[in-house]
Amino acid sequence: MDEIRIDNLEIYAGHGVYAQENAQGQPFFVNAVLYTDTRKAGREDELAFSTHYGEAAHLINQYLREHTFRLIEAAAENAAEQILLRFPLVRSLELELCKPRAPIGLPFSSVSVKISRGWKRAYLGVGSNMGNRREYIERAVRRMEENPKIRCLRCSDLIVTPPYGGVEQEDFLNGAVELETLYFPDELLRFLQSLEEEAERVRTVRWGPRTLDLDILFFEDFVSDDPSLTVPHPDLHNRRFVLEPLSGLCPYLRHPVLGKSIRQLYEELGK
Ligand code: A4P
Ligand code: MG
Repeated sequence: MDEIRIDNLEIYAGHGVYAQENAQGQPFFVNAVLYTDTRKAGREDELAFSTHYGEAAHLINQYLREHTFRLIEAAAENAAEQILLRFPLVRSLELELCKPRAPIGLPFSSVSVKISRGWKRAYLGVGSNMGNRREYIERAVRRMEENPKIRCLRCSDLIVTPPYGGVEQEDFLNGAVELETLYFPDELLRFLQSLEEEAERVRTVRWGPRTLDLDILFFEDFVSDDPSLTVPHPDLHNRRFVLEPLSGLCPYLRHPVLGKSIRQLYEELGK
């Protein structure tokens, strides 16, 4: 990906653990690398197709002057998020925040943190088999669309599916969602669980009836076997109610562990 770079932007701000640092302030330096596609702006010589480095620098300056954080970690985290929210053409960025006058009491030239953040693509499975199933799912999708840390959302058609997994219960309405998010995987899970709670979901029987079930199927190429968040979803290749809506959204997406496309997995399940 192409880069727009801002080097050694000097900002006088009040970040620090000590009250004196907050009150008096001191110089900070920011290095930012904005990853973006500059091809169209380069071909057309037109700023509207790119990200204005001046505006980005002023946003970082203004944000870090108007807010006070104890840690440079927090200052960097929040400034990076502001850039990603404000400039949609920036897919990801590196942001380094240096504090050359940190109160260390030893000779040094600077201390700094450097972080990489960006929009990540995720796929979700959505399901409901209690009450107004469509309304529960559509309300959850609206909540996702309203969340500034989620964008580019696409929802598959919703299909009626017989219950899978041996528990006798009503048919499900199922679908899949593609989105981009600034959340990390565990944060996305927590947000999805808050939507399940909003749908008054009660957990009684595992794999039992539910007003709303939101599962993370894929999160970029992230792989985790942690029981609290297993990604890719460990059983998705056996589930028609997952693969059918997914194959409408992303037939060529490759499962990072099984190495097969969604279309292949769906065809193999049919045999
Ligand atoms: N968890 C781990 N990995 C994930 C992940 N990738 N996404 C943990 C979401 N959660 C994940 O989930 C239990 C725990 O799984 C959570 O605390 C989370 O930390 P839960 O939603 O409380 O319980 P659950 O949904 O009953 O269990 P599970 O194992 O997630 O069930 P599934 O896989 O969601 O299956 N038949 C049809 N036709 N359609 C359906 O939608 N759904 C199920 C439930 C069964 N049969 C179905 C359908
Ligand atoms: Mg679940």
